[in-house]
Amino acid sequence: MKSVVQRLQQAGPAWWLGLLAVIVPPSLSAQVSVLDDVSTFRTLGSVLGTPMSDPIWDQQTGQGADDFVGDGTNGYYGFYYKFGQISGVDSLVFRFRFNVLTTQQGSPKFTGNPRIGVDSNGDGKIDLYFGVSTGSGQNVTIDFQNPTGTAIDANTSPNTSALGTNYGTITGSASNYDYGQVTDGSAFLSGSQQNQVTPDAFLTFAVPFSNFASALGANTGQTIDPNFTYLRFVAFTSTQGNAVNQDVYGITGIGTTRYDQGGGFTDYYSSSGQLIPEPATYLQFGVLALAAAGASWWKLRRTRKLQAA
Ligand SMILES: [Ca+2]
Ligand SMILES: [Ca+2]
Ligand SMILES: [Ca+2]
Repeated sequence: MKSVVQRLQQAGPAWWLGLLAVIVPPSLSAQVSVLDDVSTFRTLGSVLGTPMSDPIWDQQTGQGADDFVGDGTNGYYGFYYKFGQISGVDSLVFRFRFNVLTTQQGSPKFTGNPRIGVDSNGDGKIDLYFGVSTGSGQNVTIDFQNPTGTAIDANTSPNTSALGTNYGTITGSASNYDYGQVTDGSAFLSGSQQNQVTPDAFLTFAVPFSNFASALGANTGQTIDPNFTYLRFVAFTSTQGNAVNQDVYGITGIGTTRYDQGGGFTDYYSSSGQLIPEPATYLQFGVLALAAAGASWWKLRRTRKLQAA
Protein backbone atom coordinates (compact mmCIF):
# COMPACT_ATOMS: atom_id res chain seq x y z
CA MET A 1 0.00 0.00 0.00
CA LYS A 2 1.56 3.29 -1.10
CA SER A 3 1.44 6.25 1.25
CA VAL A 4 0.06 9.62 0.15
CA VAL A 5 3.62 10.99 0.09
CA GLN A 6 4.76 8.14 -2.17
CA ARG A 7 1.88 8.78 -4.53
CA LEU A 8 2.69 12.49 -4.68
CA GLN A 9 6.35 11.68 -5.30
CA GLN A 10 5.37 9.63 -8.31
CA ALA A 11 2.79 12.08 -9.62
CA GLY A 12 5.30 14.57 -11.05
CA PRO A 13 4.85 18.20 -12.17
CA ALA A 14 1.49 17.56 -13.85
CA TRP A 15 -0.09 16.93 -10.47
CA TRP A 16 1.33 20.16 -9.04
CA LEU A 17 0.18 22.14 -12.06
CA GLY A 18 -3.25 20.58 -11.70
CA LEU A 19 -3.36 21.70 -8.07
CA LEU A 20 -2.36 25.20 -9.19
CA ALA A 21 -5.15 25.33 -11.79
CA VAL A 22 -7.73 24.29 -9.21
CA ILE A 23 -6.69 26.79 -6.56
CA VAL A 24 -5.86 29.70 -8.89
CA PRO A 25 -8.46 29.69 -11.68
CA PRO A 26 -7.75 31.88 -14.71
CA SER A 27 -9.04 35.39 -14.02
CA LEU A 28 -11.92 36.60 -16.11
CA SER A 29 -12.02 40.33 -16.80
CA ALA A 30 -15.34 42.10 -16.42
CA GLN A 31 -16.74 44.22 -19.21
CA VAL A 32 -16.07 47.90 -18.54
CA SER A 33 -16.73 51.22 -20.26
CA VAL A 34 -15.41 54.77 -20.05
CA LEU A 35 -19.02 55.69 -19.22
CA ASP A 36 -19.23 53.43 -16.15
CA ASP A 37 -20.57 55.05 -13.00
CA VAL A 38 -17.84 56.48 -10.80
CA SER A 39 -18.93 54.21 -7.95
CA THR A 40 -17.58 51.23 -9.92
CA PHE A 41 -14.05 52.68 -10.00
CA ARG A 42 -11.49 52.39 -7.24
CA THR A 43 -9.77 55.39 -5.69
CA LEU A 44 -6.00 55.37 -5.59
CA GLY A 45 -4.25 55.60 -2.25
CA SER A 46 -1.00 57.24 -1.27
CA VAL A 47 1.90 55.30 0.20
CA LEU A 48 0.38 56.14 3.58
CA GLY A 49 -2.59 53.96 2.63
CA THR A 50 -5.11 56.79 2.60
CA PRO A 51 -7.06 57.78 -0.52
CA MET A 52 -5.30 60.65 -2.25
CA SER A 53 -6.98 64.02 -2.73
CA ASP A 54 -5.98 67.37 -4.17
CA PRO A 55 -6.42 71.04 -3.15
CA ILE A 56 -8.82 73.30 -5.01
CA TRP A 57 -7.37 75.84 -7.42
CA ASP A 58 -3.72 74.99 -6.92
CA GLN A 59 -2.95 74.62 -10.61
CA GLN A 60 -0.20 76.92 -11.76
CA THR A 61 -1.37 78.39 -15.06
CA GLY A 62 -4.90 79.65 -14.42
CA GLN A 63 -7.02 77.02 -16.19
CA GLY A 64 -9.63 75.58 -13.87
CA ALA A 65 -10.27 72.90 -16.48
CA ASP A 66 -6.85 71.44 -15.58
CA ASP A 67 -7.25 71.72 -11.80
CA PHE A 68 -7.61 68.31 -10.12
CA VAL A 69 -10.23 68.46 -7.38
CA GLY A 70 -11.53 65.92 -4.91
CA ASP A 71 -10.89 66.28 -1.18
CA GLY A 72 -12.63 63.13 -0.03
CA THR A 73 -15.63 65.08 1.26
CA ASN A 74 -18.81 63.31 0.16
CA GLY A 75 -16.61 60.68 -1.42
CA TYR A 76 -15.31 62.96 -4.15
CA TYR A 77 -11.81 62.11 -5.35
CA GLY A 78 -9.80 63.28 -8.33
CA PHE A 79 -8.12 60.11 -9.63
CA TYR A 80 -9.88 56.79 -10.21
CA TYR A 81 -8.95 53.49 -11.80
CA LYS A 82 -10.46 50.25 -13.03
CA PHE A 83 -9.43 47.30 -15.20
CA GLY A 84 -11.55 45.18 -17.50
CA GLN A 85 -12.46 44.38 -21.06
CA ILE A 86 -13.70 46.86 -23.63
CA SER A 87 -15.04 44.97 -26.66
CA GLY A 88 -13.08 41.92 -25.55
CA VAL A 89 -9.77 43.78 -25.06
CA ASP A 90 -8.17 43.95 -21.59
CA SER A 91 -7.90 47.66 -20.80
CA LEU A 92 -6.75 50.07 -18.11
CA VAL A 93 -9.31 52.81 -17.48
CA PHE A 94 -8.38 56.06 -15.73
CA ARG A 95 -10.72 58.85 -14.62
CA PHE A 96 -9.90 62.37 -13.41
CA ARG A 97 -12.12 64.95 -11.74
CA PHE A 98 -11.37 68.52 -12.86
CA ASN A 99 -12.70 71.74 -11.36
CA VAL A 100 -14.18 73.49 -14.40
CA LEU A 101 -16.11 71.92 -17.26
CA THR A 102 -15.19 73.58 -20.54
CA THR A 103 -17.45 73.66 -23.56
CA GLN A 104 -17.22 74.53 -27.21
CA GLN A 105 -20.38 75.53 -29.05
CA GLY A 106 -22.42 74.24 -26.14
CA SER A 107 -20.84 70.79 -25.95
CA PRO A 108 -18.26 69.57 -23.44
CA LYS A 109 -14.81 69.98 -24.99
CA PHE A 110 -11.57 69.55 -23.08
CA THR A 111 -8.45 71.25 -24.43
CA GLY A 112 -5.75 70.22 -21.94
CA ASN A 113 -3.12 67.49 -21.78
CA PRO A 114 -3.34 65.34 -18.65
CA ARG A 115 -0.60 62.79 -18.21
CA ILE A 116 0.22 59.81 -16.05
CA GLY A 117 3.74 58.68 -15.24
CA VAL A 118 4.25 55.07 -14.18
CA ASP A 119 7.12 53.42 -12.29
CA SER A 120 7.09 49.66 -12.81
CA ASN A 121 10.45 48.65 -11.35
CA GLY A 122 10.35 50.47 -8.04
CA ASP A 123 13.42 52.65 -8.59
CA GLY A 124 11.51 55.94 -8.21
CA LYS A 125 11.96 56.92 -11.85
CA ILE A 126 9.09 57.24 -14.30
CA ASP A 127 9.40 54.48 -16.91
CA LEU A 128 6.62 55.62 -19.24
CA TYR A 129 4.36 58.64 -19.65
CA PHE A 130 0.96 58.39 -21.26
CA GLY A 131 -2.19 60.44 -21.43
CA VAL A 132 -4.67 62.41 -23.46
CA SER A 133 -3.65 65.09 -25.94
CA THR A 134 -6.26 67.60 -26.98
CA GLY A 135 -6.45 71.14 -28.21
CA SER A 136 -8.84 73.58 -29.73
CA GLY A 137 -9.88 72.11 -33.07
CA GLN A 138 -7.60 69.13 -32.52
CA ASN A 139 -8.74 65.52 -32.52
CA VAL A 140 -8.27 63.73 -29.23
CA THR A 141 -5.41 61.24 -29.13
CA ILE A 142 -4.07 58.98 -26.42
CA ASP A 143 -0.29 59.17 -26.50
CA PHE A 144 2.70 57.38 -25.07
CA GLN A 145 5.88 59.32 -24.35
CA ASN A 146 9.23 57.97 -23.20
CA PRO A 147 11.07 59.61 -20.33
CA THR A 148 14.16 61.44 -21.53
CA GLY A 149 17.09 63.08 -19.79
CA THR A 150 20.41 61.64 -18.69
CA ALA A 151 20.74 63.19 -15.23
CA ILE A 152 20.95 60.63 -12.44
CA ASP A 153 17.73 61.98 -10.98
CA ALA A 154 15.89 62.49 -14.27
CA ASN A 155 12.16 61.74 -14.07
CA THR A 156 12.08 61.38 -10.30
CA SER A 157 10.21 64.66 -9.53
CA PRO A 158 8.16 67.31 -11.34
CA ASN A 159 11.11 69.53 -12.16
CA THR A 160 13.32 66.67 -13.32
CA SER A 161 10.64 65.12 -15.52
CA ALA A 162 11.31 65.21 -19.23
CA LEU A 163 8.65 63.87 -21.56
CA GLY A 164 9.77 62.73 -25.00
CA THR A 165 7.84 63.27 -28.17
CA ASN A 166 4.57 61.45 -28.60
CA TYR A 167 4.59 58.03 -30.20
CA GLY A 168 2.24 55.10 -30.34
CA THR A 169 -0.72 57.41 -30.67
CA ILE A 170 -4.19 55.89 -30.32
CA THR A 171 -7.06 57.81 -31.88
CA GLY A 172 -9.62 58.98 -29.37
CA SER A 173 -13.10 57.52 -29.80
CA ALA A 174 -16.32 57.07 -27.88
CA SER A 175 -15.03 53.73 -26.62
CA ASN A 176 -11.72 54.96 -25.17
CA TYR A 177 -12.37 58.61 -24.25
CA ASP A 178 -15.10 60.59 -22.53
CA TYR A 179 -15.34 64.11 -21.15
CA GLY A 180 -18.39 65.65 -19.54
CA GLN A 181 -20.01 67.01 -16.43
CA VAL A 182 -19.67 64.82 -13.36
CA THR A 183 -22.58 62.55 -12.61
CA ASP A 184 -22.21 62.60 -8.82
CA GLY A 185 -23.05 66.24 -8.21
CA SER A 186 -19.69 67.56 -7.13
CA ALA A 187 -19.15 71.28 -7.74
CA PHE A 188 -15.99 72.58 -6.12
CA LEU A 189 -15.43 76.33 -6.05
CA SER A 190 -13.53 77.62 -9.04
CA GLY A 191 -10.85 79.86 -7.69
CA SER A 192 -10.38 82.03 -4.68
CA GLN A 193 -11.07 85.20 -6.67
CA GLN A 194 -14.31 84.26 -8.40
CA ASN A 195 -15.47 82.04 -5.56
CA GLN A 196 -18.05 80.49 -7.85
CA VAL A 197 -19.52 77.05 -7.46
CA THR A 198 -18.93 75.35 -10.80
CA PRO A 199 -19.92 71.83 -11.84
CA ASP A 200 -16.86 69.64 -12.08
CA ALA A 201 -15.86 67.49 -15.04
CA PHE A 202 -14.91 63.84 -15.46
CA LEU A 203 -12.28 62.98 -18.02
CA THR A 204 -12.01 59.23 -18.62
CA PHE A 205 -9.69 57.37 -20.96
CA ALA A 206 -8.77 53.77 -21.62
CA VAL A 207 -5.57 52.13 -22.82
CA PRO A 208 -5.37 48.53 -24.07
CA PHE A 209 -3.25 46.49 -21.67
CA SER A 210 -1.23 45.03 -24.55
CA ASN A 211 -0.18 48.49 -25.81
CA PHE A 212 0.60 49.65 -22.30
CA ALA A 213 2.56 46.51 -21.41
CA SER A 214 4.65 46.51 -24.58
CA ALA A 215 5.50 50.23 -24.34
CA LEU A 216 6.39 49.96 -20.65
CA GLY A 217 8.22 46.65 -20.95
CA ALA A 218 10.32 47.97 -23.84
CA ASN A 219 11.64 50.68 -21.52
CA THR A 220 12.44 48.51 -18.51
CA GLY A 221 13.10 45.06 -19.96
CA GLN A 222 10.27 43.66 -17.87
CA THR A 223 7.45 41.38 -18.88
CA ILE A 224 4.46 43.28 -17.52
CA ASP A 225 2.14 40.79 -15.86
CA PRO A 226 -1.40 42.06 -15.29
CA ASN A 227 -1.52 40.61 -11.78
CA PHE A 228 2.04 40.41 -10.53
CA THR A 229 3.85 43.47 -11.88
CA TYR A 230 3.28 46.25 -9.41
CA LEU A 231 2.97 49.79 -10.64
CA ARG A 232 2.77 53.20 -9.02
CA PHE A 233 1.40 56.23 -10.79
CA VAL A 234 1.65 60.01 -10.70
CA ALA A 235 -1.03 62.07 -12.44
CA PHE A 236 -0.49 65.64 -13.59
CA THR A 237 -1.71 68.23 -16.05
CA SER A 238 0.45 69.90 -18.65
CA THR A 239 -0.18 72.85 -20.93
CA GLN A 240 1.69 71.34 -23.88
CA GLY A 241 2.03 67.70 -22.87
CA ASN A 242 5.79 67.95 -22.54
CA ALA A 243 6.33 69.14 -18.95
CA VAL A 244 4.82 68.94 -15.48
CA ASN A 245 3.62 72.52 -15.23
CA GLN A 246 0.03 72.73 -13.99
CA ASP A 247 -1.21 70.45 -11.21
CA VAL A 248 0.21 67.25 -9.71
CA TYR A 249 -2.48 65.10 -8.15
CA GLY A 250 -2.06 64.53 -4.43
CA ILE A 251 0.09 67.50 -3.48
CA THR A 252 -0.29 71.28 -3.40
CA GLY A 253 0.62 72.74 -6.77
CA ILE A 254 3.50 71.04 -8.50
CA GLY A 255 6.16 70.78 -5.82
CA THR A 256 9.80 69.80 -6.02
CA THR A 257 9.70 66.73 -3.81
CA ARG A 258 10.62 63.40 -5.36
CA TYR A 259 7.57 61.45 -6.45
CA ASP A 260 8.60 58.60 -4.14
CA GLN A 261 9.08 60.85 -1.12
CA GLY A 262 5.55 62.17 -0.92
CA GLY A 263 5.69 64.04 -4.22
CA GLY A 264 2.72 62.39 -5.89
CA PHE A 265 3.20 58.64 -6.35
CA THR A 266 0.26 56.43 -5.55
CA ASP A 267 0.70 53.22 -3.63
CA TYR A 268 1.60 50.09 -5.64
CA TYR A 269 -1.13 48.42 -7.69
CA SER A 270 -1.20 45.69 -10.29
CA SER A 271 -2.63 46.55 -13.70
CA SER A 272 -5.63 44.46 -12.74
CA GLY A 273 -6.19 46.91 -9.91
CA GLN A 274 -5.06 45.02 -6.85
CA LEU A 275 -3.36 46.92 -4.09
CA ILE A 276 -0.29 45.27 -2.67
CA PRO A 277 -0.27 43.73 -0.17
CA GLU A 278 -3.65 42.08 0.05
CA PRO A 279 -4.48 38.73 1.65
CA ALA A 280 -5.61 37.28 -1.69
CA THR A 281 -2.27 38.23 -3.20
CA TYR A 282 -0.39 36.51 -0.41
CA LEU A 283 -2.52 33.40 -0.98
CA GLN A 284 -1.78 33.37 -4.70
CA PHE A 285 1.93 33.97 -4.16
CA GLY A 286 1.90 31.20 -1.55
CA VAL A 287 0.25 28.70 -3.88
CA LEU A 288 2.60 29.62 -6.72
CA ALA A 289 5.58 29.16 -4.40
CA LEU A 290 4.16 25.81 -3.23
CA ALA A 291 3.69 24.61 -6.81
CA ALA A 292 7.15 25.79 -7.83
CA ALA A 293 8.69 24.10 -4.80
CA GLY A 294 6.82 20.90 -5.61
CA ALA A 295 8.03 20.88 -9.22
CA SER A 296 11.62 21.58 -8.14
CA TRP A 297 11.50 18.84 -5.52
CA TRP A 298 10.18 16.30 -8.03
CA LYS A 299 12.83 17.31 -10.58
CA LEU A 300 15.60 17.07 -8.00
CA ARG A 301 14.36 13.68 -6.85
CA ARG A 302 14.14 12.42 -10.43
CA THR A 303 17.67 13.65 -11.15
CA ARG A 304 18.98 11.80 -8.09
CA LYS A 305 17.17 8.64 -9.19
CA LEU A 306 18.72 8.87 -12.65
CA GLN A 307 22.16 9.46 -11.14
CA ALA A 308 21.70 6.45 -8.87
CA ALA A 309 20.61 4.20 -11.72
CA1 LIG B 1 -5.97 70.92 -7.69
CA1 LIG C 1 -15.81 73.19 -9.87
CA1 LIG D 1 11.30 53.17 -12.82
